[in-house]
Amino acid sequence: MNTIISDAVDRSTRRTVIFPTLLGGGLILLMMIIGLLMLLNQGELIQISDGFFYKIMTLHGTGMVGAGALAGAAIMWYFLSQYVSLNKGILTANVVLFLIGVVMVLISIFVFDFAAAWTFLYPLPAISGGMWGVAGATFYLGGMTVIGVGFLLFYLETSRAIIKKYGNLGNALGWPQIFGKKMKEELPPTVVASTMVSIVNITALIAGAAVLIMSIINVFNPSFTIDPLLAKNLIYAFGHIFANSIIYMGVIAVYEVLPKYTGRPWKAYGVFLIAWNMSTLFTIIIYPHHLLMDFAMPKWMLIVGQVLSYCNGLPVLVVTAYGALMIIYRSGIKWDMTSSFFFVSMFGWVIGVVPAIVDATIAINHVMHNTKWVPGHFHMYMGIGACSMIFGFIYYLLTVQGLKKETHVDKLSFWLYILFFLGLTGSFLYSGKVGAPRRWSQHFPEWVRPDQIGAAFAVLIIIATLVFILRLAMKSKYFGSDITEKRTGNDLHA
Ligand code: HEM
Ligand SMILES: [Cu+2]
Repeated sequence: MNTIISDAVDRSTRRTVIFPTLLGGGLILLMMIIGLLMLLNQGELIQISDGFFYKIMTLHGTGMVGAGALAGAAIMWYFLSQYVSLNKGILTANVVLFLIGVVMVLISIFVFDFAAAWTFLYPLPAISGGMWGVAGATFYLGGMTVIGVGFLLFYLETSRAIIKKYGNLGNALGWPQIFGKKMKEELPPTVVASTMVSIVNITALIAGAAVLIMSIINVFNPSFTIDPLLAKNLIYAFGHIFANSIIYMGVIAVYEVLPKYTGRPWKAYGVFLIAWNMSTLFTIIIYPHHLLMDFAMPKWMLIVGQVLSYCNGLPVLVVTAYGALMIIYRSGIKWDMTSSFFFVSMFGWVIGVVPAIVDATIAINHVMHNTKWVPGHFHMYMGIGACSMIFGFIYYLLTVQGLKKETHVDKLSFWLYILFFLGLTGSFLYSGKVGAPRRWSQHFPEWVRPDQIGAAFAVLIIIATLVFILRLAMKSKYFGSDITEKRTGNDLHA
């Protein structure tokens, strides 16, 4: 078999997604450096003030999820554009609003000392004990609102385009097929996943906008109060769904690209569709697993949160990991940076879900929830799952554009990244196991060693990530040119 990796995406779309991909990847790199600073401080290798720790913790949490979502949105836009007609102005509007929001968030943190974490838990933004004032809270909450509006436009546009082509969102989720109707045209997995993400994220962003705006009013007028438990519900509905959507957008690249490498199609068959429909519903309603310690929550909501958390990611995870294995098995696939990243992203997702499920169990949650066990599991599926999808997409873009230049440096960086990210998350899980709480700037002596080891791992992860980002940055000017026609470099012999 002798294949050339290509796709049906037009050149101007390819050019449009370069910037958000690069911006997302570049911000992830910067936020990793911030993460390293936090670990060095917890490991007593450097000393920063507690105030500064919470400022950069706020930045790291907010920045990572925002950057991952931007790059994920670029992936979704890129592949979805092959099936529906999207208005490029909306992607640009999202990027512009993102940048404005980022500047506002940076001002809130570094000029006005905002440090309430990405969770901006009501009424903390307004009652800071003198740490920051009205300006800090307003810039942060306002910046988040601006970023949210950009993403809301994005998902409204993808929904509009999907509805225009498929009639309604139910069709695009494969309902006719699930109920046994024969379809004229096959439903691409990309459309199914994009529909799911559009639905859950519109829900998330509306919940987020509601609580952000109420919090801003509360900052200016403290006599306007909201029920703190309602606020927490809205915040975690927003945060849980939005953060999870990064993987659901990234996996679109896996569905699109692995078939190109193996010459086997990835079809949206019945079980696949059912799994995505289940995840559409469950992703929205399981966020109460973040409130298992809130005894004032109705008990049934917590039980639903626990039980459905088990069912949530699992169906899509299983059909995806199984599908990937089936597509690869004995296909003679060529392992390059792209295919390796996409394959390993499945692995990161699978292993990251295991400690997450452990934590979603009420009895265990009461012991583990406020420990570093929690950052341990989400760093696993964010770092090895979601980020691998983003880096794989970077190498994929270089490949389709005929710019593939893989060297030993890339291969070495790949292995460094995966192995040391596993190590880093292992160090977090270990800290959790020995009882180190999360979000503490100072650690007791018995918790310090894993922090130091984690910091050493982080240095290598950062170097590797720098290689991936530089690859795209240095070639980005070639995108949109007709270099593709002249390409010879990416023939795959299998
Ligand atoms: C070199 C890589 C990274 C390092 C060294 C790092 C380090 C850290 C540290 C030390 C914390 C605070 C843990 C604590 O509670 O004590 C943290 C929190 C966090 N990290 Fe990372 N991280 C890295 C990569 C990532 C990635 C790739 C993501 C997501 C895409 C991410 C998202 C988060 C989030 C959401 C938090 C929670 C912040 C909070 O509790 O408010 N991190 N990270
Ligand atoms: Cu969650």
